[in-house]
Amino acid sequence: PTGMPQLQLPQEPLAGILNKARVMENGKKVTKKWSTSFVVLTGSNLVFYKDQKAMQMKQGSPGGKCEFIVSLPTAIVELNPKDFSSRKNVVMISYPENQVLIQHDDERKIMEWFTKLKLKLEEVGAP
Ligand code: I3S
Repeated sequence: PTGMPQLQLPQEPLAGILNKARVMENGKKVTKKWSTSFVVLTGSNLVFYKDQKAMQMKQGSPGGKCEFIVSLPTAIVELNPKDFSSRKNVVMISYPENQVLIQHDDERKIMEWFTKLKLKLEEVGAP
């Protein structure tokens, strides 16, 4: 309907396919290798699945079939970090002993992720 104000509901979980590359794992710098993940922002976690099917097969336990989970209360995010990638639209997520880059060619998409991650970090009292 025209002229009707759209009610803005909180969009949680936020989920979608992103490019990701881990650059540090368990305290060790690792060779950067980009691949896609189905990423879900839910509760105070950011959960990486191989694809949407893997998320649906999680069998009740949160993140049962995930690749890895970022606990957001311990995380910081940075938009377009210097010296980590030549790609545009990158967000680096750092948490103890680990760093991962997420990227999307659509700037609006990555800005949505960055904005919502920032809001979530404030909400959960990240460092
Ligand atoms: O930091 P680097 O080495 O420039 O990162 C690139 C590599 O990970 C490269 O893999 P190979 O070294 O196997 O070719 C990736 O294909 C590139 O995408 C990486 O650079 P970007 O700037 O895309 O993060």
